[in-house]
Amino acid sequence: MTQPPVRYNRDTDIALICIENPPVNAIGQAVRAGLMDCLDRFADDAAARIAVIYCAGRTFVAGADIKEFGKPPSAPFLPDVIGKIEALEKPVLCVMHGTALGGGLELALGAHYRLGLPGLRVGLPETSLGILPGAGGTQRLPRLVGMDAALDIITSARHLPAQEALDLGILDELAPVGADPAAAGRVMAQALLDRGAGPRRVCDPPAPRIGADQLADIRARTQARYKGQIAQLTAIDAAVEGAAMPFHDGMRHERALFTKLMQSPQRAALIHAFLAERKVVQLPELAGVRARDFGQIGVVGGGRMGSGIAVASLLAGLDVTMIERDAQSAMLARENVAQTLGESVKRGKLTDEARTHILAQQFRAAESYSALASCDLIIEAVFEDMDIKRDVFTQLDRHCKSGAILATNTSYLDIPQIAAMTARPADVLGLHFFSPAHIMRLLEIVVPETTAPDVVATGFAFGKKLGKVSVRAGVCDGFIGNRILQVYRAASDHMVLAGASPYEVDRAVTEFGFPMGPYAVQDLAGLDIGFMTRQRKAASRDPREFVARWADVMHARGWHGRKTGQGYYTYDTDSPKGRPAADVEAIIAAERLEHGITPRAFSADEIIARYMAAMVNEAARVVGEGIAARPLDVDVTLLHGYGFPRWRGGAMHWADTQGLRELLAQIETYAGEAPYFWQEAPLLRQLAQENRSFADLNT
Ligand code: TC6
Repeated sequence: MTQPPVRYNRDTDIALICIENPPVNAIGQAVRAGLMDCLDRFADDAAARIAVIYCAGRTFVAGADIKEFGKPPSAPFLPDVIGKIEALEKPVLCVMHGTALGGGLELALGAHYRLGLPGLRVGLPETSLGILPGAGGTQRLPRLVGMDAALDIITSARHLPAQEALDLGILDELAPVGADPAAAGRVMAQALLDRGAGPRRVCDPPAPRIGADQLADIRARTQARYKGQIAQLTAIDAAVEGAAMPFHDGMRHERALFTKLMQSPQRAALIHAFLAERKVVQLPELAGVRARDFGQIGVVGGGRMGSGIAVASLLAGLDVTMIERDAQSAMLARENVAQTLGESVKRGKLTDEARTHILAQQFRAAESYSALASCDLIIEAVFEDMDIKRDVFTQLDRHCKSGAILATNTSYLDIPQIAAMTARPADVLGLHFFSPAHIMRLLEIVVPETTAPDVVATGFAFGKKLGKVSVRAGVCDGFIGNRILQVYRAASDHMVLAGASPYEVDRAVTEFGFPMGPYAVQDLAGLDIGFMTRQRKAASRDPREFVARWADVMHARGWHGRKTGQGYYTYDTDSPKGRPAADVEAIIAAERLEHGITPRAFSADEIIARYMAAMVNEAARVVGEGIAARPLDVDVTLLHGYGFPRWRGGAMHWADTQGLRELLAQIETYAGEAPYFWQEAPLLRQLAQENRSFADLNT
């Protein structure tokens, strides 16, 4: 018989209410109902003088059950459960370990006393899921910590360490290191009984108010930081407007705003992103496959990418041996790594002592492949040239131990060809990091057909250890992300040729929610990079493909983007973020003239419609060809590597909200103008005809 998710026991006069709902003790309907029963039992149990609520397993309650969102709500509701705890005439103590998040922290705020275990993190991350703390969080937290601190916690969605929670008064006490939730709860409960402590309700004192100027300032800052999102401002409304009402009216107001957000497309998109990030590593091919050991990492090449990969590995506690071509380059590589680690010190992520320790104990730079002999996983990050890669992989194959995994960080070279350069193609795969590699969370794990399953599993285990979001990608030019990027960039060029300005495109795209538009991004990456890509592809390009020649003209003038102070934008001391460059429009106009094109106007809506249609169409091709395992893999890639606005969920989720039939019809219209570019993806056509969505493929 399965155990109920909430259990009631009594130890002399202390009632112990234990929640056990693996993996993270989310409060679903069964937990809410179980809590209601246990609270009734406690109220009726004359021998019980105090109750301790705690959790079994790795964490306290990590929140309401996200998987229930979007379904019809079922009683009992969480605010009622928490209200019942708060109203009890006998004291209730909540003991938290692991994480107490969202509805979990709100549950604890309804208790009369709160104890934290060391290592606890608390927070109200609901706004990051497009909702607000709808179980009293916006009403109780301000009463406990003040309005300013509460608004910061609610809008930032951040996780507070236990000490900060104690300092703010969210916790009454912190248990000693090594304490167990039930035992620590019993000790504190006994102490409360000994001093005759009764119920102490957070809802009793009046809510703090905030001045109009301060509120306006907080709202303006929040709006700027969470551009386009509605949950943060709505949560501020719930807290501030609720504070002007009696507690129970404030609770009703919070509920009304919560319900509104729960129905919003932003909530659906953000929950999709959350679940997709977890599902992306769940691949049937890896079920039951054990990863190999990877304690010792080798990195070939100490440039920006190699150093970033080394630092990401070092920060994850792994040992790293980096090799460079000679002693001087090895010394420079060491300096690069030391400097990159120094950035982590500046950002407060690492102490200076820890940095010194890491450099002395975990890292070494060498100039010979033999230094990699004991490494388990070696990642090559050298120049993108097949001859250079051949030399590297031949050497790696010769010097690395049997069973060692050889990975390439190439962005576009043919990985099966690289694997075939070795006598161990089953041990070779692509680990495509994004720059700066110690900061960007995306890792594309590129899997040629020859790669052994345990090598793929090791790639995923390594990504997890580094805190990356790892996505499986098949072999093609650009893998998932860069392949799609090439196409929506090309769609922008088509629009610019037809009359839109690059600045109109960038503006529309940033208003849609991307941090930068495609032309500003090209300036950042360097227009020389784009030039090299065009050169590389020239030989295999279909003559029907349109390639913007204005980009070559700009490159020939030495305009390489930010690094030269001139690209699509001019960067100088007056405008460090760039202003439209004087001649760009004229260079583009000359090309239109050559094509006999009379420029026409594009609205921001049309720009986005075409930009997104191109993105979705290519993404559908990528899924249809099996390059991405599922549509959600594309979404996660675009969210973490390409600045896709999280609150829109990713290109495939967005496409579903628009309707695939509508998108297909749009593409058919565009194909009238540029049939080669706007060929519809077979998968998009199929799903549209069958009236299905991309989400149907996210199994
Ligand atoms: C809320 O509380 C609203 C309240 C108002 C109501 C009126 N529900 O992340 P992991 C699953 S909103 C259901 O890999 P970790 C997750 O999908 C909520 N399931 O573990 C995964 O399942 P899978 C506010 C959840 O150790 C498994 O648990 N709370 C929930 O790396 C393991 O997850 C939050 O926003 C959930 N709430 O990190 C916190 N949470 O194996 C959300 C997780 O089937 N959770 N799962 O794929 C987290 O931030 C992290 O999960 C963590 C643990 C830090 C708790």
